[in-house]
Amino acid sequence: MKHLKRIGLFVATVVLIIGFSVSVQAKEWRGWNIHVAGYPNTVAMDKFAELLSEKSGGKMTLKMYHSGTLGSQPDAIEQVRIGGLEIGNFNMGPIGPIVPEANVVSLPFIFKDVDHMWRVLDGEAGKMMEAGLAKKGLVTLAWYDAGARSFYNSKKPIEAPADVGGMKVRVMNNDLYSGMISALGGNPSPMAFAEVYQSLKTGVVDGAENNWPSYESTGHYEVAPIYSNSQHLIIPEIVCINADVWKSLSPEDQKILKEAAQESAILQRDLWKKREKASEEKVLAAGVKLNEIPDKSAFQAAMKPVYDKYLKDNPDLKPLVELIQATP
Ligand code: BDP
Repeated sequence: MKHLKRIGLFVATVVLIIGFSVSVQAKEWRGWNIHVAGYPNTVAMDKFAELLSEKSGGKMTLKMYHSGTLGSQPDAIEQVRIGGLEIGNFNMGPIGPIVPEANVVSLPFIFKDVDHMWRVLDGEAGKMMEAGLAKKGLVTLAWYDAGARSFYNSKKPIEAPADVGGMKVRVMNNDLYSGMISALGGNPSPMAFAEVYQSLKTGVVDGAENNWPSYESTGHYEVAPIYSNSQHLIIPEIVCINADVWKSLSPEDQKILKEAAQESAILQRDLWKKREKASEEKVLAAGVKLNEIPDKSAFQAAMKPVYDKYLKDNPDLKPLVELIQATP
């Protein structure tokens, strides 16, 4: 009887182990993306999924959930960190509060332009950010372009910092952005992306800020038709995977995964450039008033309290800020 019991236990254990490894092997990963069909990130993430299963012979598969159907961005970031979801394409804005090193990209005007941002990400500063992300459970697979963000509203062109005074402006969830609006004399209103259209329409907020493609794809231009080209934030976007899932993979599989993500990034950056132009043209044709701000120095100077606060909270990150500023 004892003997039989032991065999039973052995069989049960084997079944469990086989069952477990099968479920680990054949598990389809779930990927989060906030954007709608046709948006550069959506097309590129689908390409990533396609390349992944192709290159791994179906061993690694990813099912993408677009349009934020799996929840808000801050929630999804948390889910990928704890393993409720495996993969995500995130803006660095809502990741910043969790990863101080990576929050450096959310300092207004830290980058001279998008090319400068790429040089920084490709260098030592990029490595420091990726190390910070990994410590918090997010392994970087690739970087996507999100252009530059500018202010838009339904009231008036923003020509000088004082024009933001008294305006209620929606920002992403990150204290640096709230500090940025306060430093300009406005009232920051952190809010989920999905709520912004209605809030602009009903006057809960006067304005918001984003790049051309998101301004267009969300229809924000219909309800906030004055766009002032401040380009105050240039924030990259990450494609990342849960750190435990990453560690469970063989070096070969890690290589395949990274390659697939990097190839999708090449596509995304190309689509991005085209969409930026197309979106700008579309909204201007629809009647949006574009206000250029050739001299941004007053806006830059107004950001001093934002930098001071970041460095006061993270004194050890001063060299990182200086490294970025010194990167040609
Ligand atoms: C877009 C980003 C998206 C953000 C959104 C926002 O791609 O990840 O959620 O801005 O403003 O540009 O919330």
